[in-house]
Amino acid sequence: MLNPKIKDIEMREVILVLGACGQIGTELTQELREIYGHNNVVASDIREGNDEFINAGPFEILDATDRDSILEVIQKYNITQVYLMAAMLSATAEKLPQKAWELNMNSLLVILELAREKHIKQVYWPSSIAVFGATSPKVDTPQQTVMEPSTVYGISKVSGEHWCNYYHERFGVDVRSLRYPGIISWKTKPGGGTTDYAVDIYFKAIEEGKYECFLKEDTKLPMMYMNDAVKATIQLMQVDAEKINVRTSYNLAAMSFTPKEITEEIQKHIPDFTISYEPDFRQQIADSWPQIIDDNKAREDWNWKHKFDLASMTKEMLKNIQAKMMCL
Ligand code: AKB
Repeated sequence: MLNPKIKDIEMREVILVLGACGQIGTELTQELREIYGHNNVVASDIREGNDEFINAGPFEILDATDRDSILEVIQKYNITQVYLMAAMLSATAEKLPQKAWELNMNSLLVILELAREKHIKQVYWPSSIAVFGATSPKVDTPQQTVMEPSTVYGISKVSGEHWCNYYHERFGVDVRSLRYPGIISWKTKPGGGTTDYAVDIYFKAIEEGKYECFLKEDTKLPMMYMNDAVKATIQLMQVDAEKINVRTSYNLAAMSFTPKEITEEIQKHIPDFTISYEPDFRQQIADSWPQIIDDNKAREDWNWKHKFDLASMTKEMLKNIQAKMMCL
């Protein structure tokens, strides 16, 4: 998928991915294994994922908040980099606010401390557009602006960003982060997010020819195809430290669309596809988020460029889901 320039030093990285069986973790781990070698990327999750994925390289069962077990794995494999992908997303977090806070914050603090103690050299931690709230500008939301999130997920992400910046400023920890928009993929489905509709809609279009959407037809949100998200993540981790001027988290963008617009794009391929709207509690979350993100800082600092727009992503999604169904 990617063709990054890999420097000799990077070839020596040994990577631990926490939350490797999740939506982004799965594809990130696969790509890291292609780049760094299968035995140099240790996948871990709180439970086992599919066999094919687990057998493709080292796998460890790990709770992302369990410092001692994580340290044991770091020492066992001589880990140099940790990608902390375990998190509870916005919609589930609203149902379990305390648990969301514990998972999202404690896991980050464990890894930042391990980096401060020099057990690892580099950390990746994902933030989200959920750091923004109703008082942030909705269109062309800048890198730095008012951030008053209304969800516990957003509160954990904005706090986490400041912890990352603090550990970098105070202890020199090399921690890097991106504010992901909604990520759209076909290999592993997301779970518990507000932007999940934009994945489900493709599966339902193929399986049933209809979809009931939990957001209103005109709810515009920033989104990105998985290939671009994985590319951005690895690119950020590979770039020289002096190019990184943001140690909270970088705005990252590719496209923005509404449920109506994605429906129209799917209908170009499946003309009989229909959608109905039954907004639920996730509407309020979506209404508090930006519509279009300004990611110029990422583009200037480390040359970020997205590849996929709504039309090209839709073609890929439908093609890959259809092929996947044929194999089942
Ligand atoms: C969610 O919907 O919770 C996530 C996100 C935007 O961070 N996909």
